[in-house]
Amino acid sequence: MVAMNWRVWFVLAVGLVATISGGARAKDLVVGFSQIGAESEWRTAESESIRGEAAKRGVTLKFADAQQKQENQIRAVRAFIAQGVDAIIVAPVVETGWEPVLREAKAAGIPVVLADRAVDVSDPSLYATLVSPDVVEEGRMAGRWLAKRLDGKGSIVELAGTPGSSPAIDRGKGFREAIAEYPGLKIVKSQTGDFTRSKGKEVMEAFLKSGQKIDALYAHNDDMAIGAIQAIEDAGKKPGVDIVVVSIDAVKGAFEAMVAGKLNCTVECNPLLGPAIFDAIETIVAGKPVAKKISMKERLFEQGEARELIGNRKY
Ligand code: GZL
Repeated sequence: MVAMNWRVWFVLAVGLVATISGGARAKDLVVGFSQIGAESEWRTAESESIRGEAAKRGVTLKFADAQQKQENQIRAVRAFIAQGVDAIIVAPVVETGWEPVLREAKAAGIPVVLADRAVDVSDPSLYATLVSPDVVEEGRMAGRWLAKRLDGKGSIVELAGTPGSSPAIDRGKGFREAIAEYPGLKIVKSQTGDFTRSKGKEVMEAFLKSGQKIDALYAHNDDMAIGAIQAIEDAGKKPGVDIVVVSIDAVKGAFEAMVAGKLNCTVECNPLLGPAIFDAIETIVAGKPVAKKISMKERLFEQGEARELIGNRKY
């Protein structure tokens, strides 16, 4: 009898502490997620990671696909505020234009977690944390690898990401930092492929038709590189041989292209952000402090190791 009472009292005490500490359990949370779209394999993997982690934790996730339009993202965030969600996740398609709606979220007392891309705001308190890889370093890693592969000299064309997006800005910056040490390396053409295969193919076709000598392609993501590889083959050249190809993300498609000898190197940018994002949200709603930037580990993969690694890739 006494043992039974002791257990009852213990459970009641735990429940009381949890209530007083305001520790909202994951299963009670309602979270709005404004996702950019489904422009790349990477983006799809990120969406699956966030949806899967929400389901695992019993979080009610309201998912809004913006079809790559910022106005759709802002509309979705306003709707989440009106619905009084507990937290909002935003993968901001571009860095600017976020202050007004983030101020509305702050005024409503709703924390905002940024996923994989940064915003440019005058007041950093407008978002709780950014869960993202170090995209400047990704650009540096690609630049350092290519400089070594080209022995410090050659003409490079660049397929850049979405104009005004933090990965496009930062991967461009990091790559240029790395190749600045090699006067023999030149970026002879640069144009956005908007992170998509179709646009990457289209822009690479134009680069090839221009008659410009091309020794290498640097693509800000694998999807644009895969589209460009198609264009290189259509032009009767061997991707990965006649034109060295380096890109970023390390998605399954990149490993398949490396196994086929058409892509030479990809820098990992982990899209499986779900666990880190929901850990941050649970910390925030429990009233505990969270780091302003939560980064993921990255590494670079080369063609020679792709065959042995492709089988255990998670995305
Ligand atoms: C990077 C992410 C980028 C990926 C692309 O953090 O924002 O967006 O590299 C995706 O594949 O479209």
